[in-house]
Amino acid sequence: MVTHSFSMSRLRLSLTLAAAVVALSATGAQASTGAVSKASAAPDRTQQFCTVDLSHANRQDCFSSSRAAISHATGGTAQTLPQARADASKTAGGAAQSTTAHQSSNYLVSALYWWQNYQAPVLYLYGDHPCTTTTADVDYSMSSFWNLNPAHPEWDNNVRSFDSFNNCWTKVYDFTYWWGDSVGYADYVSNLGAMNDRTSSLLIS
Ligand SMILES: [Ca+2]
Ligand SMILES: [Ca+2]
Repeated sequence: MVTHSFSMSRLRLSLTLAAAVVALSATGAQASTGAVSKASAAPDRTQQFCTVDLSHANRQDCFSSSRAAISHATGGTAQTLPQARADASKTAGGAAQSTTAHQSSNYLVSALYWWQNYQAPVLYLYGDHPCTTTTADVDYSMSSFWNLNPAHPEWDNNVRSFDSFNNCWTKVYDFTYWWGDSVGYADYVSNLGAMNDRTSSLLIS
């Protein structure tokens, strides 16, 4: 059950996030050099580029490269994120602008990164439909990283940036089942700042 308010102005939220990113940038080299260490070890070399099928029991597959993972998550329609991003993308101002005819039943909807500035390891989340433009609904949800198949508890409290695709925006929560502090909905966040290494569940809309 999701009882959180979805009525917050997306424009206001975007401006708030932009201000937060500026503030983080102004704090200097610590974030940009990735000097801050993690409490837990990163996924090993075979788990750097993984996909999660949100429409089929959160099935997880891992690949040897980002290109192979993105190809899987997009049903072969893209091998890079710029190619994936060419699909419909919404803005704070309104409806999606569809620029390509999607030929697949797989839609990349969100990417979660272990490090700030979209640095791997990465989890590419995909499903069987693009998102509706409104964020008053929930297009996809992940209640915890233990609910991935197989489970990936190492990702709990280890996301530092995210990106969204196919008319989706992402909202991350501190606690499992969408409780506690949150960031989003947002199209992308290069550095979650105070929410770094805290994401335990998320919504996509
Ligand atoms: Ca957490
Ligand atoms: Ca939606």
